[in-house]
This record gives sequence, structure tokens and C-alpha cells, in this order.
Amino acid sequence: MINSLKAAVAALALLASSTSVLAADYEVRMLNVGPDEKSMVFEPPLLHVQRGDTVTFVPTDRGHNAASMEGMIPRGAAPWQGAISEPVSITFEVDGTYGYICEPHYGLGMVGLVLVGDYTASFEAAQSVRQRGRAAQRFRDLFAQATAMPPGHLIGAIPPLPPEPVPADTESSPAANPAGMPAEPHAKEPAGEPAPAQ
Ligand SMILES: [Cu+2]
Repeated sequence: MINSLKAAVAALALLASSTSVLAADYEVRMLNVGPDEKSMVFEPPLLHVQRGDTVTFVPTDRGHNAASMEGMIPRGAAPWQGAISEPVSITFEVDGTYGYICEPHYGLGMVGLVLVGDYTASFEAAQSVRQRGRAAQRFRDLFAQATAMPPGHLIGAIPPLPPEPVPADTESSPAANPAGMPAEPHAKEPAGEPAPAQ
């Protein structure tokens, strides 16, 4: 299990290091109702891609657009503004954190994040942009999700956080050493007496 996980991570790392050859394409759907029953969503709302990858925002439902949010893209990156009910493809050439919105539904919280490559340099700047309406809570959730990104995660959609915080060690409870017995000292090899020089 651990070994196959390691192999998968190694394969992903290899993939990531060769993106100049193999740029990937991603789709983010614009939906009136998301898989989790939330209304007005980008799906997936949180993506981690490599520099050179392309994300296409697809108008699965009509009446939406995708536009970068002012102050939420890294320095040197080009802002974008898709037309309503039209697909728009963005190739991300600058590492960083990109916040984007659906302009008609920003106040209803229709927002998303794309993290590109080593996105950390502009993460806090994007996170500190003041938000209004339901966009504030949705962005808070997305930044929290990004911060808690599972170890080994390199590219693709970032899974949502579990709905309820789960106590860290429900499984590794007492049992092993209930009575606080002193741990058995390491059995020591009988150290051979230093042989007296002959
Ligand atoms: Cu919308």
C-alpha cells in the first residue's frame, strides 16, 4: 500500500517535472447546482495545475461567466474575463494563486481558485483580498481547503475538507500500554569485555 502510494507519487512527480512537454487540460464546469447541492458553483472550485496547463471554464448551465478577480492574480499574470454563457480557456503561464468569480453570481458565492505550480508566493496576498456577500465564506472555505491540501497531492482537483472536524486519534486510543507500564528497556547485546591485549 505504502509502496504503491510512493510509486504513484513518484510517477506524479515525474509527470510534473515534464510539463513543458505534456501540458495538461482541465475543465471547470459552471453550474446552477453543484454535486453537493450548493447553488451557483464552479466544479471543481479548487484546482492545482502546473505552469503551462490550460483550464477551460465550461458553461454547462447558462448565465455564468468566469473572470479573474482584481487583486487575486499574481504579479505579471494577465487578467481574464469570459463572456456570459461562453466557454473560456486560460493557459496559466505564471506560478501563483488565482481567484476568479462568476460576475453575475459573485454575491451568491460563485467563486473559485486555481493554484499554479509553486503558488505560495501570492497565496497570502490573494487570501487577504476583502470579499463581500457569500463570496467571503466560499473563499474562506477554499483557502482552508488549499491550506489543508493532503500530503503528496501535486496536481488536479483538491478534495474538499470533511464536513465535520474529526478528532485526530479516534483509532489509536489507549490499549497498547494501559497501566502506564514502563516500556521494556531495549535488550542489550552482552557487551564483550574488551579483550585484554596479549
Ligand atoms: Cu454564475
